[in-house]
Amino acid sequence: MPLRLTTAGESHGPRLTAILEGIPAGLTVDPAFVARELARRQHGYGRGGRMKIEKDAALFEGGVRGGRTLGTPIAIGIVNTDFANWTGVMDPFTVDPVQASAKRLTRPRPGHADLAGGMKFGARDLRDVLERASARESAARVAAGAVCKLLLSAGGIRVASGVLSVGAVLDTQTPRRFAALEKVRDDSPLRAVDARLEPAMVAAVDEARSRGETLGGSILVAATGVPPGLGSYASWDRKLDGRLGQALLSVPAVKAVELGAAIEASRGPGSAAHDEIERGRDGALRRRTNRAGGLEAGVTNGEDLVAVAYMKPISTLARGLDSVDLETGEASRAAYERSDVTAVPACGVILEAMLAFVLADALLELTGGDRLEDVLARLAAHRERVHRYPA
Ligand code: EPS
Repeated sequence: MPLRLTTAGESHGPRLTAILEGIPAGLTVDPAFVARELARRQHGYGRGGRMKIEKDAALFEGGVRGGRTLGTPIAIGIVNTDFANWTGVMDPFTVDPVQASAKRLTRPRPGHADLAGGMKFGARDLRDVLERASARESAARVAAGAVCKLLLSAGGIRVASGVLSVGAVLDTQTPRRFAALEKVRDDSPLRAVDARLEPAMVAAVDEARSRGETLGGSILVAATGVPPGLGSYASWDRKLDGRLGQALLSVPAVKAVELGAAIEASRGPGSAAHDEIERGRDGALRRRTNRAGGLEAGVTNGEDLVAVAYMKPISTLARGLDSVDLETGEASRAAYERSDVTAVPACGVILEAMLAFVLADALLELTGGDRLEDVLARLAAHRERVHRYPA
């Protein structure tokens, strides 16, 4: 698979880094677009104090020259402004024992990586685990995802998301279609697909905060302009549904992903589950419905790609949950540090980045090509051929 993404960096360390390898040469990178994507991820009602400290900015440090990609690995840095307050704790070489001890974490939070990660690496201070497990890492993915979005956009593919539920406030009306996402406002408190639910969602967040609680939710994420034939039905590890599931489930706190109307389909007969085929007025083959969410047997079918991701409530609760202090062995409440009450709107932006990465990867697999012009020419030829298929 031609595209590779690696990220590095701790939440309160000096900076995050993303390295994106496999983007063809000749793609125009608009830094304002990347900045907007990073700002979208920082937005959202229910975030904690950290977002007032950070103003994420992408520093392009490799792979781009004069605003165009070189075809070489693209390196992007994002400075953690908060590091200035954490040098004594997080400096790579000179940690101050007094400061580090004050920030030591020994009471693992249920739901966070704390305990499982501590057991894995033998950490005595769970900060060694949580600093990397923090959702701060997702800023690097969004920066890289922005570059993937620019590539997709050159090929006529767009990605979007919107919030369907926060806590128990659930949108049951909106059809799960890309078109429903066109009107989502990034400056609204919760990026809800149905703006009428925003006040109830805001109230649910306020109520959760007042009880020392946190909230999860669900997000519709979709792509349009997707050509048929991305992915594979032939080999399990190339199936695009599996690759998409992996990528979306890797987003912090996401515990379930539904493609198309999978849950409803599982409860009804086959005639209510599949998308019947017809010939459109333009002569091309198309579907009457899109219950499959644009994917059949691991291959895109030309319909919009549609998924819903479910995010669990954030695992750092002000009220605390039962845990055990690893230092004393005694029962104790889990540690509490400054935290968000909910991050469902931000989660949507990260899901978009992951969807963009998976689609860009599958697109480059289909087209090959070291240069953007070759990628686009082959994509256009492919679109033309499938439009006429089977002629
Ligand atoms: C996070 C805890 C909070 C969040 C953070 C994720 O950070 P802090 O511990 O500094 O208060 O704000 O998210 C981000 C920093 C971000 O950029 O999204 C956690 O424990 O996962």
